[in-house]
Amino acid sequence: MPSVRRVCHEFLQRQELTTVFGNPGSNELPFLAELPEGFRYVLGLHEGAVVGMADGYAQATGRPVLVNLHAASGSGNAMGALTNAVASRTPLVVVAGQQVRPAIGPEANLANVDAPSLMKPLVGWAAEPACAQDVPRALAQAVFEARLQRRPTYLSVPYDDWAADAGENASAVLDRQVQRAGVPGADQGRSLAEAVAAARSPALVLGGDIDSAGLFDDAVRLAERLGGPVWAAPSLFRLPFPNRHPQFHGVLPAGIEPVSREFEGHDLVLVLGAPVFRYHEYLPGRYLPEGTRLIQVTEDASAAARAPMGEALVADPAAVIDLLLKALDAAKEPAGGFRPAPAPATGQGTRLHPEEVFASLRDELPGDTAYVVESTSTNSSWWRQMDLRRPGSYYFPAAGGLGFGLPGAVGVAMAQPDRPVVGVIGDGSANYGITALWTAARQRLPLTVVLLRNGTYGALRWFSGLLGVPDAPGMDIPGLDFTRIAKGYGVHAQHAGSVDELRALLSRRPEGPRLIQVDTALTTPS
Ligand code: TZD
Ligand code: CA
Repeated sequence: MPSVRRVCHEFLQRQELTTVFGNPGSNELPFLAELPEGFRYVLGLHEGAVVGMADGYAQATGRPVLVNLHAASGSGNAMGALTNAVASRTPLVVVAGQQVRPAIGPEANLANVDAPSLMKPLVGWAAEPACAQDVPRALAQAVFEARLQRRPTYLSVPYDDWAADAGENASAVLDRQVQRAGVPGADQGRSLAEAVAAARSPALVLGGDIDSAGLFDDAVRLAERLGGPVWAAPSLFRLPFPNRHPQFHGVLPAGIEPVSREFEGHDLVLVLGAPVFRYHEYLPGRYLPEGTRLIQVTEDASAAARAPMGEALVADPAAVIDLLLKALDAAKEPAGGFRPAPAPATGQGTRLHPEEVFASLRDELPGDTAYVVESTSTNSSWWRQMDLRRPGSYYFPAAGGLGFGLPGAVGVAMAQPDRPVVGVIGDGSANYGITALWTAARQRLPLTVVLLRNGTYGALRWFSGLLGVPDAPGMDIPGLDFTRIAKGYGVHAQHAGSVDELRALLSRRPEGPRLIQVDTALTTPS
């Protein structure tokens, strides 16, 4: 009989989960032993960075990814990063090492007491198998649950299980395939198509799931068929639509009242691939204007169930776009060409305006560059200057948990070696995932990190005004030199003191990872 380890390794190979992001401890070593040819272990130096890298990698490949963490302490370190993976619906399969079975009850050191409860309710499914022989089946469930729910899952495995005999039924799991289809029924499809066709002034709201599902170009076709405005859903984590397209009206503001105001005059709002809605600032009001009907189409049953208003159809947005394209008349008159960006605002002295930085990225880097952004006070500058027309061009921490940006950029760069990848990272944000620089250096990734140094938590300054608490402490972060920090991790680093210097550096293609630091003027997110 094969060992539990042997069956599990083979299952992971068959499911193509052979890239493992991890940070190991003693409990995990028996799982990592005898890894077959073809497995790649990507070492991260902190679990937040491990999960951020895996998240970027899984999002950019569109596939579930295995994460290996150390017991309770490593899992705890990963939790902030998991909040982002939950919101972006990234199928991460987290396997953590547990003490040997007889040592869990007495709480020996490194026992992960009640491991599944530790991670609930964050993950979609968590378990510790009741016996060693159930480990292969439970691992398969972790993979399938992550794929079906599109949510991270968590499996805690006592380390004495890996060498145990798998038992005669264990290999049955090797041949399993679990799939899902989400095509609406004929009546559901017909009534949706009728509602959309009959709308006098339809508006489209697209969520990050549209880009995750590879529907960026399909969304453009649908929008051009409908002819109305297109917004991205609030708290955007991936761009679902070209941001300078004539029909694009930007990212919806993340408050009840301002969203409702935007919908004024539209009899139908069709929301595809987004929760309704991930508001942020509490700006109360009516959810919808009088006379506006909202229909949400999402694969995420929980997002449909918890929405406070509107109708919902739990279905695959791809199938729904398809059926709407077939049901609707040919494209309306195009609304004009792509809108050019305005001249960038200028900074003061040696401090560049963020718009100058972003205009430089737009002009100097190829049009298919993928950007992983974690810079919070520069949000409106970003959308004013950037021109993103390709799928997979933009990633942002989905739950707002800082520490995704740098590691996420490393994961995206690993997933797409032929595509230029740039991390746009604030001097505050960088510190939460800084150790990912080491992995970027070890993997020799041609990754560019543009580090925006304004010396402060800019977005929090803005928030302190909004909340009427201008005297809150802990806002400034002077004295950080990221060129020296990056060099310490083995990453080539330079400081750009002017727009010309920045443009000159960006115009050179990197061979390995590089960090470019610029001093920037303080701006507000909106
Ligand atoms: N900790 C974590 C893990 N996530 C957070 N979102 C915060 C703290 C709070 N926070 C924000 O929401 S924005 C922000 C913090 C600390 C400032 C980020 O600073 P930055 O960007 O330098 O990256 P800006 O452009 O200066 O705001
Ligand atoms: Ca900052």
